[in-house]
Amino acid sequence: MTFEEHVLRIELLGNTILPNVLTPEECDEACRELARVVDEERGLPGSTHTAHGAWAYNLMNKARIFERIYQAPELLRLIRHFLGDDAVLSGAMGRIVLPGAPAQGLHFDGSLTGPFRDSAPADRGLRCVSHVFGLNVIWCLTDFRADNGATRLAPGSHRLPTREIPRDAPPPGETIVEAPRGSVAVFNIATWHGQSEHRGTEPRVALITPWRRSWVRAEADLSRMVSPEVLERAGPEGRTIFGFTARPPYVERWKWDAGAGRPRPEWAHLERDEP
Ligand SMILES: O=C(O)CCC(=O)C(=O)O
Repeated sequence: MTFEEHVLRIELLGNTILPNVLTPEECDEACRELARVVDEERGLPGSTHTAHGAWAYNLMNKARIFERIYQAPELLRLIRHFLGDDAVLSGAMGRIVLPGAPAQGLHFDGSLTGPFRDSAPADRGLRCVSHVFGLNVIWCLTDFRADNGATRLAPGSHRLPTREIPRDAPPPGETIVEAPRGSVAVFNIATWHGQSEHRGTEPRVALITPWRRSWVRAEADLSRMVSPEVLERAGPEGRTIFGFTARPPYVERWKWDAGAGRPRPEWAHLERDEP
C-alpha cells in the first residue's frame, strides 16, 4: 500500500496497518525484554498485573529495542502528516494479554487527559472530531488474530461527535486487526476500539505508543521521564519527540528557548525539570 493509500484509510476508516515495520528477530527481542520488565515490576505497589495480563510503561528507558518506537520512518511520516512535524510521543507502553482474558470495553482515547475529556456543560456531551488530535499506534509483537485478543476497531466511528458508545451489540462493521507480528496498526484516537476476547493459547503481546499534537496534553510527560542517554541517542529530533518543545515557558517568554523547551543559555540557572 502506498503512503497516500494509508492516509486515505485513516481519513475514511480511521485506521491502517503498516506491515513489516519490525523484523521477527526484533519482535522476539521486544517480547523477551517486555517479559523481563513485567517480571521485575510484578508485585510492586500499584502495579497493573492481573490474571489476564499486564501493562508496562516508559519503555524507551528500559531496553534499547524499545527505542525503535520512534525510529520507523514510514510510521513517523504518517504521524507527522496528521499531527504535524512537532508531534509528541504520548506514551511508551507494552501490554501482554493472556489466554482467557475477556474483551475490553469499546472506548476512545483522549478522554482522561486529552481532547475528548468531558468537561464543559456548553459542549453538550459532544466531542470535536473535525481534526485528528492524536493517533494510537499498536505494534504487533506476536501475530494478531481474530481469536487471540487482537484489537477490535469500529471503522468510521472517529467521525462521530457523540460520546455514547452503544453497548448492546458490536457496532456495524466492527473489525479485528488481523496482522502478522512486526506489523503496526495506526488509528485515530477518536475511533471506538478495545482489545477483543482472548480465546487462544499463547499470550498476545504488543507495544502501545500513542502520539499527540504538540498542543494537546499527552498521556504522560515523557520529557520528565526520558533518561539522558536515551534522549541523546534520539538525536536532534529527541526534544520534539519527547515533548520538551511542547512545554509552555515557565520563565518569561524572552528568557525562553522554545526550540529547546528550556530557558535560553543566558538564563540556564533558571532551568528546572531536566531528566
Ligand atoms: O491492547 C489493545 O488491543 C487495546 C489497547 C487500548 O485500548 C488502548 O491502548 O487504548
